[in-house]
Order: sequence, then C-alpha cells, then structure tokens
Amino acid sequence: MMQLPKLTGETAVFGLGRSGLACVASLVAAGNQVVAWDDRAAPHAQAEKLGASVRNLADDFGAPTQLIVSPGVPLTHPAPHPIVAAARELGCAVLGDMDLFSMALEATGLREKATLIGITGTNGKSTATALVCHMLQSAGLPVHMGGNIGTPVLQLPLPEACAQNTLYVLELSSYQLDLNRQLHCDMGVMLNLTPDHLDRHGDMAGYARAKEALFENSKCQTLRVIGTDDAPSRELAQRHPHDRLVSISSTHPQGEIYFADGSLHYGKGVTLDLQNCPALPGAHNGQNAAAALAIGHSLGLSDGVIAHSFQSFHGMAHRLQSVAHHGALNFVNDSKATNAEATRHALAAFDNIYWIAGGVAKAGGISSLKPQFANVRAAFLIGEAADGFAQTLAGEMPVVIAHTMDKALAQAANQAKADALAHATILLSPACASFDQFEDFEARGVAFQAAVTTWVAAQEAGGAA
Ligand code: UMA
Repeated sequence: MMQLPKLTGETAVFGLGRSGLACVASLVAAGNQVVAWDDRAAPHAQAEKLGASVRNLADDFGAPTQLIVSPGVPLTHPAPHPIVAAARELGCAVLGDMDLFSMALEATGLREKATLIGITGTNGKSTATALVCHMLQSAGLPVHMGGNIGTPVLQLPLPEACAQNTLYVLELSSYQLDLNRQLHCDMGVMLNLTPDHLDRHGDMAGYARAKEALFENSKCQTLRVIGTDDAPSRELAQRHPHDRLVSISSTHPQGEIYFADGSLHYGKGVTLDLQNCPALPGAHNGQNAAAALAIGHSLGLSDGVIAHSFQSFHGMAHRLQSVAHHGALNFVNDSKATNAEATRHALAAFDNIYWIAGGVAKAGGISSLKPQFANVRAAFLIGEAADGFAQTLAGEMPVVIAHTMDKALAQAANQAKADALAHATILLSPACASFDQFEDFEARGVAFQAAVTTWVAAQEAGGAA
C-alpha cells in the first residue's frame, strides 16, 4: 500500500471498486478523515472496516476539501455525475487515484527515484504494458505494473529511498487520463486512436482530448512514442512535436520503428524477428513490440536483451490467448476484444477462423470488419447482438445463432472438426461488451475456456461433444 500525505479537511471517496477501496485504505493509513460512498451497498462494510465513514454523498455531500472518484464515474458526458457536480459547485477538487499516487511521490521526496511510463491507446495497451514490464523485469530492473491493467496504482510500493531508480509501467485509460490531470509521466506511449467510449467523452474529439492529456503541459519529456497508423494519432503527433518523439507503425514502412514481414525494422536496416515470439502474433502486436523497443532503447537496453524478452513473453489472459490445441484446432480466447477495432486485429492474425462473436454491440457494429471476413469460415453468434450481427454477415459467411457460449463453442468446434482443414482457429473475439450475459470480459473468457475444456475432454473420451 502506498503511503499518502495528510490532506487538509475531509476527503470524500466516491466509487468503492478496486481503485476506490485502495484510495480509502491509503488515505486512512495516512491519518486522513475519509467519507466514502458507492451506489452499490456491497462495498460499504469493507470501506467502514478500512476506517472510512459511509455517507450517501448524493443526499448529503457535506463540505469535503477533495473528492476522489473512480475512473468510471462520468465527469462530463452524458452529464457530470451529480456528486461530481456538487463538488465543482463547492470548489472541492475532483481527483483520481493517479493524482494521489503523484502526490505521494512528491510528498515523500521520491519522485526523482521513479520513472513513470504511461501507456495508452484504444487497443493493445494492456499487452503493451505487460510486454514492457516483462522486458524491464527480464533486464533485471526494478519495475512495478498497475493502472487500468488491474492493480490499482495505490497498491504499488513506493520507490526504495536507497535504490537508484524504480520503473512504474502504468496502463492509462481515457477515463483515467481525463480525471488524473496531476499525473506527469516521464515516458508516454499512444498506440492508436479509434472510436471508443464516445458516450463517456461526448464524441471522437472529446475522446482524443482525454487521451492527449498524457502529453499536455510538458509531460513525457524523456520519451514520446506515438503510433502513426490512424489519422487522429498522426494529428496528435503533429500537435506534440518533440525531439524525443519516436513514431511507430504496424502497417507502413514509415516511422522510426515499423513492423513489416514479421519483423520490426529500425535504425539503418536493423531488424528484430517477431516470428519466434509466440505471444506476439499479428501486425497489431508488431505495434506493441515497437513501443516496447522504443522504451527499451531509451533506457539503454541491448537489442539482445529486448529480443530475448519478446520471445519469453507469455502474453495476456483473454487477449489473443491460445488456451488449447486439439489436433489441427487452435482455441483462442480474445474476450478482451470489446469493440470491432480490437476484433479486426484478431481476424487479421489468423485464417480458417470459426468465429464466436456477440454480446452488447458497440456503435457501428461489425460492418467495418468486412475486409477481414475472408479469413472466417463461419460465425457463431451469442448474446443481444446475435440478430443484428447475423444481418451484417448474411451472404458473407455461414452464420449460426448459438445464443450461449457453451453452444457456440461446441457448434464451432464440431464444424471445424468436420471440415478437417490442415489448421483452424476457434476464436472468441466478441467485438462487444459482455454485460448482457457475463459480469465482465474476464468472466466471458473463463466461460469460453470452460467450454473448450469440456469439448476437448469429450473428444479425448471418444464421445461427441
Ligand atoms: N459507481 C457508483 N456510481 C456510479 C458509477 C460507479 O457507485 O455512477 C461505483 C460502482 O458501483 C463501482 C465503482 O464505482 O463499485 C467503480 O468501479 P469500477 O469497476 O468502475 O472501478 P474500479 O474497480 O476501481 O476499476 C478501475 C478501472 N475501471 C474502470 O475504469 C471502469 C479498471 O479498469 C482498473 O483495472 C482498476 O480501476 C484499477 O486501476 C477496467 C476497465 O474496464 C479494466 N477499464 C475500461 C476499459 O479498459 O475499457 C476503461
């Protein structure tokens, strides 16, 4: 747990999920007076146990000096949450857990002992974050990983006063960047920028503005890495010129580092082969690896150490994760693909795909994936989006409305087995949110894996699934 400074007055914490409870714990441990609220009753007892008093801030906001909100709480769109509006009306500072993390580093005098690496982008940021952390660990450097990837930043330890330098690799969502304006990273990565979370940011311009907070106000002076494969990211790179800007590309032989023919290309004709890196399939992983390479070079790592770490990287659960092989069939869990853009990378990374998709559709659906449909043998649709997706896919490929995960998996695997191709991929890449049928994308991925295990066990027992 991170030791925070003692703040003036009362501190209100709204939202008691993972990051909110970590805020309560750290604030109370530093002797702060904390009042907490969550619209769900479940976490109230936990906040009380940590030492906060629980009060419905919507009914009685009181007069706290600062309000700490969870990243998911709307600040502007579709409207500011009433508790955020109440705070602004009273001139109470609205902050996030990353702001508290920055304050802790400053208050303890340890900011200079920390190198903060912030990684954002619409897609790939979790894999890039995990890859960078793995690379730095492989190089023997002291490193901690947190943020949107799952571990609240306040659960990370402070740098050791006697150590030379501690690296923090932080996955930053647009929600967190919009909220945590005090966070100054030393190195920043913007992988790509395609429409997502528009309900929360109003429109694409609002979404891009939130992401851009990574670089504003002279942040990221040591290194700025920007993917230049989409127009909004290219414009962002132009708005933030810097002598330590490294442009990366996964689609064109352009930029300081680019991916082509299975390798990263950089310098004067130097290449790093990614084809022997099993957890980094596809061009989009070329972009993730390019970002990691730029960071590795900036920190003085050798190409050999970087290449070795890419080979030994195991990948991330629920992100193009190969969970089983059975004969010629490869079962891939890409449950984290909650929008069409993420699924586009999955459909481009394989051929002979038996595709499980559906859930709660995002604006625009899956029609933008048409260029990748040739890689798909058949689609097996689940959840609320099934009928709409079936209309989009009609005439493009055979479509089965399977409704549920276990039926979709069994039907897809049976079909692939019957087709007896030399190799085939049973791919869960839903292009949808999960909450119509699952608690979150992780639960959806776990359900896919369970269905795979059942099907494979039935095959091995000699029965039909
Ligand atoms: N809440 C209310 N009222 C509201 C809104 C929220 O009471 O109007 C409460 C909820 O009941 C909940 C809490 O606020 O108890 C917020 O929970 P949460 O799940 O939103 O937040 P955390 O558990 O703190 O998780 C957050 C990130 N969640 C979001 O940004 C939505 C996690 O990212 C992150 O891993 C975690 O902090 C640790 O840093 C998840 C995510 O879905 C993976 N991120 C989005 C994404 O990747 O697309 C941005």
